[in-house]
Amino acid sequence: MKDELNSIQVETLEKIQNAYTSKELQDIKVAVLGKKGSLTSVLRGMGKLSKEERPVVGELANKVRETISAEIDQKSNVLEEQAMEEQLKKEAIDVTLPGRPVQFGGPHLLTSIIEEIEDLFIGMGFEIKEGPEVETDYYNFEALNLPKNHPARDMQDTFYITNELLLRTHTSPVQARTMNQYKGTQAVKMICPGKVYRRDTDDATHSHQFTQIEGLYVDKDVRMSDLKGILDKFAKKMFGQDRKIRLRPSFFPFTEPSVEMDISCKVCNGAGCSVCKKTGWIEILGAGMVHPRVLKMAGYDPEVYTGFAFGMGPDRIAMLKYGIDDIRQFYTNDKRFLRQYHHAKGGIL
Ligand code: FA5
Repeated sequence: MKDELNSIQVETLEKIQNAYTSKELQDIKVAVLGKKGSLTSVLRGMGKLSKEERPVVGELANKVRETISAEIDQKSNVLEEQAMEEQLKKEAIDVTLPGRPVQFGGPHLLTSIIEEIEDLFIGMGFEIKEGPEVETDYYNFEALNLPKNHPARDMQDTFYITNELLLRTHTSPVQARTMNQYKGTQAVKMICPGKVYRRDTDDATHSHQFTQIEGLYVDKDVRMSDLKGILDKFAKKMFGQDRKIRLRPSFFPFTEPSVEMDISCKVCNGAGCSVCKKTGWIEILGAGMVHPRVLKMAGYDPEVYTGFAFGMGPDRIAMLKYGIDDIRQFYTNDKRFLRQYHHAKGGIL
């Protein structure tokens, strides 16, 4: 039995030395010291030994167990340390490597222009309103004095969704919505920026989707001269003090009288060039005094209230201000183009 114990020790120590993983080590432990292990079964046979032999073999068996246990513990420590070192090596971070460059974003030029215009009008006491891009026929046309089959509807080629639903062709429905909300109980002084849609053929100055900013001021004594004063202030703040404006008679079914506003050409300073088509002027918005019928439909008494409205295209304003010759540049998302204007309103280059 002593020989058996000795050979268990020798063989087990050799196996421990050759073990490379904690799992192998665990298997050895179970195979030798476990309930059905080789050492355990030898010990079970001790009952058959004589009284004299029993303590001697018992002592030897204990020593073998202790030696094997100690060896397993030590090897286990070594393996754990090795595993830790390997993991650290794998996860090593070289803090001296240069960082990966992060690209800064910035506001789109149209966003910057719209915010700049908003700031100007907020400074003149206007509040900002919003309206839906999917609009009803009623608010887009009828509430603006454009009944069904009115020929002036052709001025704005429309994307219809159903007979009664469409993609709004201008931001003017927000006038009607806002007045309808107050129903003649209070004055309104608001602007509304947003996207609009028309079945226009895309070219250098037309896009089927573009932006507009609507303005509306309704109160008890609003006059055409107020409209002129506010638009003049806007044009000078936006394009520079030396710029002139002119109002030309025009037609919109929702305003009477109606005008279009031109601004003196920045390129030729009014002398005439290819940008202003030799006229010295460039059109930037439509405007007028709110038609009495529009006021009435929204619950405002036209005998008591008067108002003006205007609608401008920030796309065209941005083109004018920054000398951009094609509106499609705003919508093709070429970062090389967009990045040039990240500074436009406090953005980051
Ligand atoms: C209107 O849309 C009127 N609702 C404006 C208005 C509001 C008049 C309130 C009176 C009172 P118009 O269709 O002219 O008007 O468009 C206004 C501006 O939108 C134009 O001056 C132009 O700057 C811009 N615009 C019009 N069509 C396009 C287009 N396809 N692409 C880019 N900008 C456009």
